[in-house]
Amino acid sequence: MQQELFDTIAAHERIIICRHERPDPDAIGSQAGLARLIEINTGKKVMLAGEEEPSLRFLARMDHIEDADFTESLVIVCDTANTGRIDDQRYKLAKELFKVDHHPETDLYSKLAWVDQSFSSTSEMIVQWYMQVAAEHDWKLDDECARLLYAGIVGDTGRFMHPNTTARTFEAVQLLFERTFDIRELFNEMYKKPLSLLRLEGEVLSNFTLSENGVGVITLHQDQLQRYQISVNESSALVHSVSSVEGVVAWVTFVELEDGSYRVRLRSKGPVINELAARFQGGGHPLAAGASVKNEEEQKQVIEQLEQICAAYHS
Ligand SMILES: [Mn+2]
Repeated sequence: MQQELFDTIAAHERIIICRHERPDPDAIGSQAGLARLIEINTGKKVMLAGEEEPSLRFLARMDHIEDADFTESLVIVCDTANTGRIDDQRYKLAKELFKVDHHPETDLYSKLAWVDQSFSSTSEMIVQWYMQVAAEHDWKLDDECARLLYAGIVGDTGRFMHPNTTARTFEAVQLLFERTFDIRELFNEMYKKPLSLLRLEGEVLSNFTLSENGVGVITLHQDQLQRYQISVNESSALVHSVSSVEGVVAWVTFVELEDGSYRVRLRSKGPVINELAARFQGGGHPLAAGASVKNEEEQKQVIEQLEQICAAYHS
C-alpha cells in the first residue's frame, strides 16, 4: 500500500489532505507534514482542509477550499478512523480517495487505504513512508516537514511515554533529528497552558474520585468551563492530569456540552476500553478512546461498565 500511496500521489495534479475534526498534533502534523513533503518534491499545490484549531496554528494554517477543488482532487485523509470525524465532509466529492491511518479499522470508507495499527501515530507512518518509498525516488524531507511530523509523534506517544512507542518510532525520530528545528519552541507551544486552565485543573482535581477498582472519574460542567473561559476542545489538556495518581487503572473524563450531553474521554493503563467507547457512539485505541453520552443516565452506565472492566482486569 505504501507504493500505491506514492503512485496515487504521482497520478494526481491536485491534492487535498483532510484529517479528523477537533484536531490534535498528530492530525495536523501528518496532514501538513505530508502536504509539505509532496509540495517541495513535486511542485504540486496541496491544500489543507478542515476547520482551524487556534491552539495549533503554530503548526499549520488551513486553506480556503471550493467545492470545485474537491471534485478535481485526490483527497488523502490522515489519522481518521471513521467518516463521521473527517473534517470537511466534502471529501465525498473527491475524484479519488486515499486513507492513511493508525486507528483500528472500524470503517472501511476508502478502497485505497493504508491502515496499520502498529504505528504510534500517522506522523510516524509518514516518516516510514518517506524512508521506505519516497526517499527511494530522491524525495527530500526538509526542516519544516521534520518539525510537523515530530510534533505529531510527540503528541500521540505522550512524549514517548505511551506503550505505542517502539524502536521504529525512534528510527523515525532519528531521521527527523538529522534536520534542524527549534524543539524548545515547539514544546513551549505544544504544552503551554492558559492560567485559567490551571485553575480549572485545580478544581477538577479536588473533585476527582477514585474507586476501589482503580476507576477515576472527572466531570467538567458547563458552568465551570464558562467560569474559566475554557472551550470543550481546550479541556482535553486535562485528560492526563490524573494519570499519575497512585492506584489509577483507568479513568474517564465527562465534559458537559451546551445541550446537556457529555463528551467522554477514556484512558487506561491496561484494561481495553475502546469496546466500551464503541457502545457509546465512539471508538479509538485500546488504551485511549472517546465517546458521547446523552445524559446522566448514560454517564452512570459508562462508569458502571468501566468498573466491571477494571474489576475483571484485576481478578
Ligand atoms: Mn493519531
